[in-house]
Amino acid sequence: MQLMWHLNSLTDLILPTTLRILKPWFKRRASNTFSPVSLFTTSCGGSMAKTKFEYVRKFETDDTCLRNCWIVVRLDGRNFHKFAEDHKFKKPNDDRAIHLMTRCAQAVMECLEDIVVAYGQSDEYSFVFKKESNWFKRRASKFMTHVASHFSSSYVFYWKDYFHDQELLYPPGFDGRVILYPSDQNLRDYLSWRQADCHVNNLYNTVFWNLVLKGGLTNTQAEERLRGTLSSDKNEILFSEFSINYNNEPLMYRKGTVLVWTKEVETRTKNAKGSGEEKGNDIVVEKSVKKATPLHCDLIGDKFWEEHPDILMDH
Ligand SMILES: Nc1nc2c(ncn2[C@@H]2O[C@H](COP(=O)(O)OP(=O)(O)OP(=O)(O)O)[C@@H](O)[C@H]2O)c(=O)[nH]1
Ligand SMILES: [Mg+2]
Repeated sequence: MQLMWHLNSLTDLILPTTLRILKPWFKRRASNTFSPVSLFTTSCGGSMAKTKFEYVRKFETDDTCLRNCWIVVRLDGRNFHKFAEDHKFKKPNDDRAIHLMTRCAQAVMECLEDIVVAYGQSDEYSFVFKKESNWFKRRASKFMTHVASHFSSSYVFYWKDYFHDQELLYPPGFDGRVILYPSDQNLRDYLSWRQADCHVNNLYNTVFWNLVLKGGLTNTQAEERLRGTLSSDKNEILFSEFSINYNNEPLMYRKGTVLVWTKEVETRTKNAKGSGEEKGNDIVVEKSVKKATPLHCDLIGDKFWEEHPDILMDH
């Protein structure tokens, strides 16, 4: 009994101290789901301690992205048809919504690693990671979830900067997917596909909402009027009935938004320390910073790629 009491007191003394020493180690091992309890309850022949639960990790699937491929993460707003309606987005294009999407994409590019270019339109954004990226050991789920969560939280965070008079009524969500493209041509074709989609939808929406808002048609009548029409027919309706030359519509609506890296020189004033003549005085310091800059231009032809050779270059 006496011996038991001594043993218990000894354990009471030693255990908290040991735990305190091991705390940083536990933190580092947190991703391996170790806990202090498991360490003291199970050991593996004196080597690395393991629990009997450890085997469940084997159920995780390997989602490493194939090497030498461009990694594209595309996000798309969930149920934005309703979200746009509920938040009174202007039709067919709401500048506030477009600029907010771009602000979120800039936040993603500037906070996460290895993105070389991004492209967005409507409620979607695509992020292209460099071929050689080894971010999170190229695990697709890490890419997708980090991009989606950072974008979604930014959408809420920056909402009030763009929608001054419109309250955010409920949290928006974005789905994400990862697509791998083995060649530069595949990647260019992917971005061309998204930009062609932007053009087709924007032309349709521009005519549709002109027919409804200015032409007095109901949604169903406008849909019927446009059924089976070609691009040329839609251009003609816009021109003859609403005096709109589609080619003069803002590039941001017709082409979407490309985000490219540019270098900018930032200047700031700081108080000089040290022992020189300037000590104690304010000095101007220049710093070169990388910015994700929005462009509204054609991605399908060669011009953009000739002007931005660094995007497809090995990094
Ligand atoms: N009025 C308006 N609506 C927009 C704007 N941008 C996006 N939207 C809406 O967002 C929708 C995006 O299309 P989808 O992604 O196919 O539709 P969704 O409702 O988000 O459906 P899921 O993506 O399948 O959840 C458009 O059809 C529009 O209704 C905008 O600037 N103005
Ligand atoms: Mg959507």
